[in-house]
Amino acid sequence: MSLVFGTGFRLFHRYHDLAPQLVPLDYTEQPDVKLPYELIGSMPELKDNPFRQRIAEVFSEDGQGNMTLDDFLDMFSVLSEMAPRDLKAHYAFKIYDFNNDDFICKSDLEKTLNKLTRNELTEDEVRMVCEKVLDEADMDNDGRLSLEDFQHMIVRAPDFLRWLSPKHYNVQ
Ligand SMILES: [Ca+2]
Ligand SMILES: [Ca+2]
Repeated sequence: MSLVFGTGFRLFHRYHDLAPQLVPLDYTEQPDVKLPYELIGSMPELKDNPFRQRIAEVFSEDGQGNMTLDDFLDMFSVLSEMAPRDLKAHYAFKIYDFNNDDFICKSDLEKTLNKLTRNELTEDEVRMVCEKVLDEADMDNDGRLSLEDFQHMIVRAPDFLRWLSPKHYNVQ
C-alpha cells in the first residue's frame, strides 16, 4: 500500500486529523492504532448515512466499528465512485446481513428497508415491501436472499446500492 501519493495519502491525513494525538505521522513501524467508531461515524461522508454504523462494523477488523488505518482505507475504496459495482454489491450484501449469517433473511430486509426509508413506512408497509422484494428476488425460493439472489435484485433495484456512494446523500 502506498501512502505517499494520491488518494491513500489524502485519506491517511484525514485519518490522522480525526485524532492527531493518537495517530502518528510515521507509519513505518505499523503502529497498533484504532480510531473509535464515534470519530469515524461523524465524518461528513458518513454522518448522514443511515447505514453508517453497519458500514463501520463491516469494514472494521474488530467488528465493532473501531478502525485501523487499513480498515479505513478499505472502507473508502468501496465508498469511492471508482469502486466497481460488483464490489459495492458484495459489501452492500454484508451491510444488510445484520446478523452476519451470509443470507439476507426477512428480518434483515425489514431492518434494511426501515433504514433506507428512514423509518417513514409503517410496519405493515415494510412487511408488504419485504414480501414483494422476497417474492421477486428469491430465485431459489428458500425464503431468504443469498448473495446471488441479491446480485440479481440490485440490477432492477439500484436504490439498494445508493447508500454506498457518498455523493448521493452527502449534504455538503
Ligand atoms: Ca442474515
Ligand atoms: Ca434464496
